[in-house]
Amino acid sequence: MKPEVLLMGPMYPPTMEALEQAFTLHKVAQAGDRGTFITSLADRVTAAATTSSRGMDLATMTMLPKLKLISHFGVGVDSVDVAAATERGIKVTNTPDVLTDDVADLALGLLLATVRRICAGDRYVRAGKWTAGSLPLTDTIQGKTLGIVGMGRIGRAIARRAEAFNLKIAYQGPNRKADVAYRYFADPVALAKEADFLVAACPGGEATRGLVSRAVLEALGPQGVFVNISRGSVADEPALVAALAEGRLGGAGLDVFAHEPRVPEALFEMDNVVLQPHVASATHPTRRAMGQLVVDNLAAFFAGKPLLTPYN
Ligand code: 8YV
Repeated sequence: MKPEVLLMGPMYPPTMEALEQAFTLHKVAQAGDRGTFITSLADRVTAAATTSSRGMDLATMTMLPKLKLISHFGVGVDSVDVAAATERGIKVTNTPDVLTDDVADLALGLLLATVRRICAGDRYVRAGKWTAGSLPLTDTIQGKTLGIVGMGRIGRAIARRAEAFNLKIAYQGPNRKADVAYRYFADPVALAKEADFLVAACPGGEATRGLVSRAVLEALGPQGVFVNISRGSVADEPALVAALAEGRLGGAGLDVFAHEPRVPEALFEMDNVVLQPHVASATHPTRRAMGQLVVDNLAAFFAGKPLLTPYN
């Protein structure tokens, strides 16, 4: 008999296959009534697998009194009520490290694409407009200062890449990092004043909600560019859209939004904005590695072995 796992929502297809092979999956997505389905598994299910869009809230944990593990596909666990899980003795695992490089790559891609208007240039050529004249010149990233909000694994990987692009680096976070030589600012507004470009690379959740505030965007200024590969909740989205619309912010490269998959339509017409549908980790090798961690954490749990990537 294979161990039973509650699957909160669909995952990357190869991960689904690996999960199907190792476990008996109970798929919430295929259930008629979600509540009735989950409650019917209450005396059997000890482990669940979930994604950032499905998460795991307290109400669902309450329906599953035997739950002991939540294996989360993704490094950011802001959609899982980790405090409630910890209180109930439920372990949460995530997928760190394996996605760091792809996410950092997209951050630099968004910065370059926004500052150098790569997508606008592409649209210009495709529309046959080049024959009528050249595009206006753009700003450069050379010699500018990149402010990084969150100097964790991903922030550090962005900083390494930024150094290769001749950017100066400063950062903000809850604590100065003893092993990081870049300039530290405790205050995000102070960082934004110093920076030409700002990238959010911190975790989502209540601790960082609205951290990139109207005041931060104001400090970044009309030539400044904001890049977000963390969570939409980290920025004050209405303030961001207003700053861009009114020319108080120079541009934005955004992979994440407050209410995905909904994106403020005001952004669609802006050539100084580059938009992506939350794809920073969405490469086959990385998604495979993330899925493997989801499977391996579940397998370790059922084998009574230490979890590979415990979060709490
Ligand atoms: C995924 C992510 O899109 O890891 C994260 O925190 O945001 C992404 O890698 C998402 O988690 C998939 O559930």
